[in-house]
Amino acid sequence: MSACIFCDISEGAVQTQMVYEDDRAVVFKDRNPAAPTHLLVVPRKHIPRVAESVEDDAGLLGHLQLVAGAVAKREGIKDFRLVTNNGRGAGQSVDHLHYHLLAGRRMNWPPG
Ligand code: DGP
Repeated sequence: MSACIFCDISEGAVQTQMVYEDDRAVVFKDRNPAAPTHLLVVPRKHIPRVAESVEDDAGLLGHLQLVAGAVAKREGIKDFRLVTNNGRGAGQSVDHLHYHLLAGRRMNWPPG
């Protein structure tokens, strides 16, 4: 076990409802779903938040979006929201970069 729950999930030390895995990313169900479909798209690399990513992460960041699109397509999801919270004031509670993939209900804009 490490200090980071998403590192533990990525490494298989903590079990969760995994939806997709590859060498750079994992996708699993959020334990507190905010929509009928609520997945977390997470890099295996520990980056605390998007603002702490660096130039070398550019390929990984793009990969996460490709993975989100591919998983949504595989799940038959056409409309979805992909969002990341950067910092406590923006709603971030887990300090390991992740994108929320939300679908299955009407999404409001602007988000609260
Ligand atoms: P955020 O607040 O943007 O940092 O989102 C963190 C999300 O992670 C939140 O919606 C709840 C979810 N979460 C936290 N801990 C766990 C866990 O141990 N397992 C799963 N599946 N989800 C978790």
